[in-house]
Amino acid sequence: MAIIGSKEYFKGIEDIKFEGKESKNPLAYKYYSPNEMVLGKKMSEHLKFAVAYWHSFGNTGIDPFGTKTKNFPWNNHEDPIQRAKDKMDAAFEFISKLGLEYFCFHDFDLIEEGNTLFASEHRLRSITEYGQQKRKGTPIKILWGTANLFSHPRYMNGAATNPDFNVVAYASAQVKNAIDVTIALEGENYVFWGGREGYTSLLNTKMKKEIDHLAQFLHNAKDYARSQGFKGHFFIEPKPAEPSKHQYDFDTATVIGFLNQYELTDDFRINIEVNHATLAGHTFQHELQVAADANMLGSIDANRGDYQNGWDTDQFPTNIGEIVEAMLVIVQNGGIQGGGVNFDAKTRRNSTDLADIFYSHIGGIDTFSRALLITEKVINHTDFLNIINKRYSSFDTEKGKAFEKGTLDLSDLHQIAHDNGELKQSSGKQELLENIINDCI
Ligand code: XUL
Ligand code: CO
Repeated sequence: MAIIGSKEYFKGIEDIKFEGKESKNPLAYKYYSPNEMVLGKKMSEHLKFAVAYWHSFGNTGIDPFGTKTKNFPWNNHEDPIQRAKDKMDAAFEFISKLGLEYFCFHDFDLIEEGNTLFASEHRLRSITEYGQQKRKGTPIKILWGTANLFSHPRYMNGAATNPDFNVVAYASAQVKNAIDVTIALEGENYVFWGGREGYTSLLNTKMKKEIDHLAQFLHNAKDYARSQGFKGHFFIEPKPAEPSKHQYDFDTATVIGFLNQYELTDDFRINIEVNHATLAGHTFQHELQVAADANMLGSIDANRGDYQNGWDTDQFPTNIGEIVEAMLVIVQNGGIQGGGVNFDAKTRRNSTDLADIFYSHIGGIDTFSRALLITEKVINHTDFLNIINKRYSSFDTEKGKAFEKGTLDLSDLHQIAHDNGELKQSSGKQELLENIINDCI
């Protein structure tokens, strides 16, 4: 049942139901059937989908060349507190009509920032109380909360990595408040994305000092949250650039090195965003694999980039092939730890109907669900895994195992090479594997 506030915003759109792949209804799921068992778990357990508050209810279509194109009906009240409540009514209506349980937010997506820290805190308290009421009797939960430490001009030189200690203190206050809101709304995780944590020119930057400060900042945030009883994970969301020219959390491998260096690996995991991976010159799958291999795969910001544009376009995921390859990594590595699949994606500037927000989410949800079903087929009903395992089977031999254990030295290997003589070629079979996946689609 949809939860509708005093006003229904998405009139004419009923609860979105699973109707199966033959359905012609654009407002139905063709593949997402939350209770269906796939690979030993419910679909909804594999895929904890979350709605991104900022893109879905705050993205008005502004771009560097033009003003807003989307006149959301929840954005009109002159009182900022009432405006925030209207937005939350719209959010709860939307999420429940989609049949989802999670959303993600920045502090000042929930309510606009006030003129002073004091005013902002008052506003945040009002909307948090409203959120607590709205959640009662609904399954709606917070996948993660975060603080916006990149929009306000005070952060133009960074937040945690700002050369001015007093800005670092302000950012800390904002994180403290955002953690409080996350806990009050029973948020399951907390995210750090460092859009301004980087530099434009080394000429004015002490890089080591800034990165040390970032680590201290994260330790403080984590210690505070734990002292307040927060049990969830903290996620770092890597991105190589934009808005900073060079961001410190460049990619997953860089962040894992940082977390190890500063002893943050017990509490922090990685939140991987598709379009951030591609901006770093990687594939989404690559980033997932790097995180999974380090036991650090925490959550996903699902979206896609544009094949021609070199910036963060945050489009909804629709590329089945790409998401199947991603699901293969996720499923083979035991899933994601604590997090879920947050649609950090926005409808295009000229997609101005309220129904477009539904179409985009339905498309993204069905893309992931379909990819999960295809992954099950690839794993259970094809030769896919055998082909890969065979590729490495020489390490299952006595000598291969000894090498892995470290009991063969360089001279032993030299002798083995002599004994073997010239070796047979062994095909990588990439095209065959690609065909197997396509056959399952
Ligand atoms: C920006 C981005 C953020 C984070 C949360 O590129 O992805 O929205 O997900 O701050
Ligand atoms: Co993101």
